[in-house]
Amino acid sequence: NDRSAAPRFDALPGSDVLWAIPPGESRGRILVVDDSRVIRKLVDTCLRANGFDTVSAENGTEALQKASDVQPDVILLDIDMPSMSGFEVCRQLKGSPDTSLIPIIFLTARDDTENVVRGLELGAFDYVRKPFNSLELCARVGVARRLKYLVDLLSERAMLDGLTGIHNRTYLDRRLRESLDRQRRYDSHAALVLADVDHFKQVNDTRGHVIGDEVLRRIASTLRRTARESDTVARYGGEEFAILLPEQTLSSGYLFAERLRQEIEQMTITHRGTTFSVTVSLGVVTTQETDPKGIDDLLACADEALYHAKKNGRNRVCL
Ligand code: GH3
Ligand code: MG
Ligand code: MG
Ligand code: MG
Repeated sequence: NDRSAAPRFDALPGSDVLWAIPPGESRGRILVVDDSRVIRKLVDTCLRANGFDTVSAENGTEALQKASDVQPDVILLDIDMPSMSGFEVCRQLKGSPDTSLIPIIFLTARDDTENVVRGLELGAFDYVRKPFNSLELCARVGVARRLKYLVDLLSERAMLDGLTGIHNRTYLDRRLRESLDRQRRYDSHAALVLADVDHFKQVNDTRGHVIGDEVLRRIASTLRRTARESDTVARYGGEEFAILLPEQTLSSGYLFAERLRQEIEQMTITHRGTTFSVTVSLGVVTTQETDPKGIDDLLACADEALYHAKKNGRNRVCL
C-alpha cells in the first residue's frame, strides 16, 4: 500500500508521550562545560548514572567547537571560566544557526538574581546554582532534553509535504543552495528534474479532488521508489515535483527522467471499478550546463525545459 510510506501527521505526541523519550531512543548526549576538572567529573558521573551520554569541554573555545561538531542535545554551561565567560559562550551558541536550538542550562556558583536573569535573557533554558543536587540536576537536564526532542521532531516535519510525505520546497531550496555552493567550491555538479502532471485539472474535474490527491501520493511514492537514497525528491508545487540528482550528468539525468516517465505511465489507479492512468512531462537540466547565478536561475532553466516537453505533446522528457 503506497499510503503507508507517508508520515502520519496526526501522530504528533500527545500529552502521554510528550514527557517521555520513546523507548529505544537514547536519553541524549550532554555537553558539560566547566573549567574545573572536579566539577566536570562530578557532573559527568551523575549524568551517566542517569542514562545520559556525556562529552566535556574545559573552556569556551573548546565548547563552541564541540557543540558544533557533536551536536549535543543539551549543554551544561559554567559562567566563570578563564578567557571566555559562559555568558559569551551562550551568546555565540545562540547566534550560530547550527547550535542555536540546543537548550543551554547554566550551572554556576553565581547565585544572585541579576545573573540568573541575565543568563535567561541571553537565551538559556534554565539556571542551576552550585552546589547542585544531583537528582534535581538530572531531572532538569531531562526536561531540556525532552524540549530538544520536540524541537528536532518539528524541524524535521517542517521540511515535509503534508499530503505526500516527501520533502517540500523549503527543503528542496536548501539542498539546491548547498548543491550550488559545492559546485563553486569543489567543481561538483548535479542534475535537476522537474515533473508536472499532464492535464491534472481534468483528473480533479472528472474524478474529484480526493482521487486527485491519491494520484499525487502515488506519483510521490513512485518517485521515491525510482530515485536513490542520496537524491532529493520533493513536491515543488501543486502537481509539480522536483528531483535533485547529485553528481549526475545531462545524459544520466535524462535516462533517469525517462525511466520515471515510463514508471508513472504504467501506474494504474482504480476508482469506482474502473482503472485509469496519468502521465507527466519532464524537464532536465544540470548545474554544469546552465551555470546558474542562483537557485531561481536553475529552476527557471528546468521550467523552460519542462515547458518544451508540454509544448511538444506532453508525456515526454526535454533537455
Ligand atoms: P498541463 O498538462 O498543462 O500541466 O495541465 P494541468 O491541468 O495539469 O495544469 P493546470 O496548471 O491548469 O492545473 C493544475 C491543477 O492541479 C489545478 C489544481 O487544482 C490542481 N492541484 C494543485 N494542487 C493540488 C492538490 O494538492 N490536490 C489536488 N487534488 N489537485 C491539486
Ligand atoms: Mg568555573
Ligand atoms: Mg503545473
Ligand atoms: Mg500539470
